[in-house]
Amino acid sequence: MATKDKLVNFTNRDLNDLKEELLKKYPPKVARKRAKQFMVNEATDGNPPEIQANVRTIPGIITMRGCTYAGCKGVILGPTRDIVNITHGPIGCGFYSWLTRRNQTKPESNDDWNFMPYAFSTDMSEHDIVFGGEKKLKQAIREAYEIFKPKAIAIFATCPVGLIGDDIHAAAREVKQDLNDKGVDINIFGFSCEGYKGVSQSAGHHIANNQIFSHVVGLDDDAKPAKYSINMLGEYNIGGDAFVIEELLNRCGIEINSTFSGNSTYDQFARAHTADLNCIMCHRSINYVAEMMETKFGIPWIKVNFLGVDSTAKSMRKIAQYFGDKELIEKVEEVIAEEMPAVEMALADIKPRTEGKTAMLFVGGSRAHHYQDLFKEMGMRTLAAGYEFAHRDDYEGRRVLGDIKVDADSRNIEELEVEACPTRFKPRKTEEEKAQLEAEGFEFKGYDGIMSDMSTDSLVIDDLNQYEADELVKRFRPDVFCAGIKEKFGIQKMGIPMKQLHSYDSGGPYAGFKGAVNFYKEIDRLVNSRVWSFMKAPWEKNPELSATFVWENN
Ligand code: CFM
Repeated sequence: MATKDKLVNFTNRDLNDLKEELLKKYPPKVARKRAKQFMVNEATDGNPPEIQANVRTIPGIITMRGCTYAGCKGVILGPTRDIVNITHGPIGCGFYSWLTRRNQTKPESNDDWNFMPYAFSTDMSEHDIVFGGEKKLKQAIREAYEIFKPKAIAIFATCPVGLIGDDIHAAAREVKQDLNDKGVDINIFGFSCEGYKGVSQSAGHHIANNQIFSHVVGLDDDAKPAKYSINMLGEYNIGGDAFVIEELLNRCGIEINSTFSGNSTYDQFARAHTADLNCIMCHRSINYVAEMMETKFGIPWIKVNFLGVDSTAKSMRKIAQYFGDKELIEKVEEVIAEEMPAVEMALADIKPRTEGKTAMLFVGGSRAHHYQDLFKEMGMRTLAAGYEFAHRDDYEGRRVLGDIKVDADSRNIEELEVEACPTRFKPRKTEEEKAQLEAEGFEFKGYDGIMSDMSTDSLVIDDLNQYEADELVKRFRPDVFCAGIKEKFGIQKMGIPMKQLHSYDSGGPYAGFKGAVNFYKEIDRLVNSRVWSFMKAPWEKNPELSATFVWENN
């Protein structure tokens, strides 16, 4: 094992050698595939290297990814408090997608619906798999209606449902029709988000968003948006992030009309088309919704990031610049100025201890990028980063969108055909106004991806697996490793502090200025605690047996 010193001063040659060495363990076919997903971030002519992403994980590899159902039910619909989300499947699917990433919600009053403390499931058993589960599903929908009288019920298909062919959409239509005929105003719709439907969670986001777009967005035309009204897309209120962002923007006079989908409600989705700007936090999970809203209703979109102080201030200024009112622009500056002293104080305290430390980030489809800003502010260096399931545009920027090959797995996920709404399409800015803003340096629809923000002597790795994660930790000994619960204990057993960036462990919020201060303190505590160096597994103290993996060469 190389020493820490050596690997702090590594060259790109060392990184390429390491890549070769790690890939040698694989059978040649697997190595060839991984070689396209395991990149040294060497830019040629200013362009990051092409990376392969959004392709199937090779069976046998212990991936960090989750399933399509997790992306649909857990990620997109899970944080909505007033839709009853029924999982049609075995009990584990419902249970393990229930609040595990700590998405929070704040009902407006005691009478407000909040179904998030419940996990609804049809609890499929062998009997249902053999004889079909539609009857049970219809019963479950009726029961949920009888007990809770919600305004909407969503049904999620799991793997066995797809395998046995239960028609969840027919069940939803039938019960909805029946209840509507009895005078009940209820919306019921299904999601064909079987776990295996796509190569990762990403397919589930798409299925969820398509259905919300077709069944809910635009249903409420009576909403009266405020003067500065935006939608926040791709912000899921993990650890209360969305609360911090909302408070910050409200103080400036900017109203969040609808959030997809942190702290969200059915009514928010229904009135989403009335806002004047869409701001995208997590590009991966939702950029296509912004595109569809622009085409159908004329709402432009911009990329924002509220993780990191500089990015937060930049995002606030961008929103103000879009609306263009002097009063708003000044108010935003005032709020930023109010927040900065606390940030500067925290940084003055922690930075002497965090400066020069190193991090690795392997998270979903956007956080591995956004959180690097916070580490930069602490003077920390990102040695390696990557996404579990992002697409090439999240790595290389939207400029590669036209070059992405559509494979059979992507074709499996429906692309909605959207046109301008004949009655409600209203461009929020004229072409001249847009051109004027762009001339001032304002960027619509822009996202440059993770690679161009990372140093050219770092590693960018798609769909990192357990073997590679272990090796990276052994070679580089980073001061902190950021990923999820599946990685947490393996990494900690190697004596490296591990921070969950999905659920934030028990911490957060980390968004905005206040969140940044929380994050600085948490990371300072982790990277400077000596407890990790005391960690020794029993077999490290008394090695009795040793073994290596054997890969079958084909
Ligand atoms: Fe977007 Fe997310 Fe993420 Fe994501 Fe996720 Fe998540 Fe994530 Mo876990 S929507 S891509 S599917 S920012 S649940 S809130 S933390 S993997 S990086």
